[in-house]
Amino acid sequence: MGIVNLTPDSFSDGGRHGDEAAALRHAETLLREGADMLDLGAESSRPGAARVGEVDEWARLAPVLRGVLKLGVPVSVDTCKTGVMQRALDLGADAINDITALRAPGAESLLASYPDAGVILMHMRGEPASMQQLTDYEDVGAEVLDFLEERATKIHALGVASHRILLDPGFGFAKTAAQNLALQATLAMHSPRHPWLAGWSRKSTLGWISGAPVTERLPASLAAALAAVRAGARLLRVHDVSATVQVLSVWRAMENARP
Ligand code: HH2
Repeated sequence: MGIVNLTPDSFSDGGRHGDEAAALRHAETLLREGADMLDLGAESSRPGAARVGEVDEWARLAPVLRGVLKLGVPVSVDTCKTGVMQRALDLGADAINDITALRAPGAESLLASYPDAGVILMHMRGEPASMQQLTDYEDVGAEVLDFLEERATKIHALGVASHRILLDPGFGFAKTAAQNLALQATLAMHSPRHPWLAGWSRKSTLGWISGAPVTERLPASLAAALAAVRAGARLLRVHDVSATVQVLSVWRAMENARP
């Protein structure tokens, strides 16, 4: 999954694809590099990020979403606002990627009413502005897995078919670096009942481990991508598609080779 951020303030690429033409060019580049799908976001969720109103979020999203939907690949929209979800689905978005796991009023029933839409349910506590103060867990792996299974069960019961649901442990969202690592180790041992997505790309845990600043975390992101696949991740949300595809293809060829 290639990331297309339409924000001035994303943690690693804020303002880089600000205008519509630049964002479309970026989306096309990610597809040429081998992305299977695109994730469009117009509100940053980095720790401490300011909230964006629904009107402004949609104004950033709509023109680029219209263009990207013509590229013929699945497109998810990264939003936690029910109104933005509805407009995106009406325009033809294939999935909603929600860092709040459809907890906004009306979001669950909205998704149930679009029978073909996929949904990514992510674990987070609180809001991006305050989430890094909410990292007190007894057992982060068990708590996140329970949360995701509960959300998936509820949303399935409301009418979202099981095969439409993807889970995401939410690396970096209300978790310390050590908790992110423990969480992935738990997922490696206990796979959830739905496929899961890993979003490690350029995140601060990788800087904590390697000492690399955000602009120099490509090697760290690639190592994390491989570790996530090995732990069972089925989808990788990444900024650097070309390098990720290359690393995965070599790793897979070697993993599958037989004497
Ligand atoms: N991470 C970010 C944003 N959305 N969605 C899911 N499902 N999983 C993630 O790990 C995830 C996400 C943060 O990355 P980015 O979009 O590059 O930054 P920002 O939120 O600052 O725009």
